[in-house]
Amino acid sequence: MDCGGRVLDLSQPQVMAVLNVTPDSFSDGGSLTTAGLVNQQKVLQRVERILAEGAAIIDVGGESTRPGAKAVPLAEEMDRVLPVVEAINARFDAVISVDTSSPELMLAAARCGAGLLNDVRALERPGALAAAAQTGLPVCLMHMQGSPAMMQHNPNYQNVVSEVAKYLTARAEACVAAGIVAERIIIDPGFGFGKTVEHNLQLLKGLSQLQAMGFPILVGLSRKSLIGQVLGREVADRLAGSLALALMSLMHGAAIVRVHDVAETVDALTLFNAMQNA
Ligand code: 9MG
Repeated sequence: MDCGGRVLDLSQPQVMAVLNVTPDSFSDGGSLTTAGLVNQQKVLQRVERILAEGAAIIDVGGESTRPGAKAVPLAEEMDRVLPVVEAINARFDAVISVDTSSPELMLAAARCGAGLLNDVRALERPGALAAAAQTGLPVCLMHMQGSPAMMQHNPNYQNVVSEVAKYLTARAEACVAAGIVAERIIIDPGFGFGKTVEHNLQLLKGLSQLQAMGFPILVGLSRKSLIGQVLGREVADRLAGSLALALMSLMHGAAIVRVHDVAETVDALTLFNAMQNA
């Protein structure tokens, strides 16, 4: 997949590393901000490490999308994300993904060297479809029921797998109608976004049904509350659960796993690939 001039090899599963540049991201393995501002030195050290560990994509996010998270003003999101994208692009040969729903940031990030647009709102914000199409970059369309502030209040589905598939199909069609080529679309069922534990488990079990849509599947399960609720573990103790879920998702057709613990996940992927090639 062409990601703004850098190639993402999807002939085998790949790791997307989480790089949150938000002041409230302590649970992601150490804040990358100092006194509320992004610390570029810490960011570049982290990027150097996760690339050496084998990440194929760095997902830069300036807005927290955790349940209950408050919206961040656009100017603040842009101030956090753009210098980071620019600095990574100047120093490393990596596919840089930008985790945003803001059309203005999509356009500006593309100019700074971003190679992929990761939108948890599946380009539903006014202007987002047109902006993404204008960049020519691949897009990741994620399913979410509700909004981050309210999504865990009362998630409700008759059949979570078919409803997520129906939504993602409609969003992919909207992308193609807006001028985004189908080969540049990635889909994501949105684990934890407006879903109960049971919904998440049903989605994971039925993940392979989404393969019928013909798009690469990205999943984000790393450290999520599903692990906490099934195993009774705090965020800091969710590595084993994250690796188990990453492997289950690969076995059900995931092409990209979005994770915090890159080195450990790359080991798991390498074993998965070895089995596939045996
Ligand atoms: C930003 N973000 C947080 N969780 C995510 C997930 O599961 N998928 C994608 N695409 N982005 C996510």
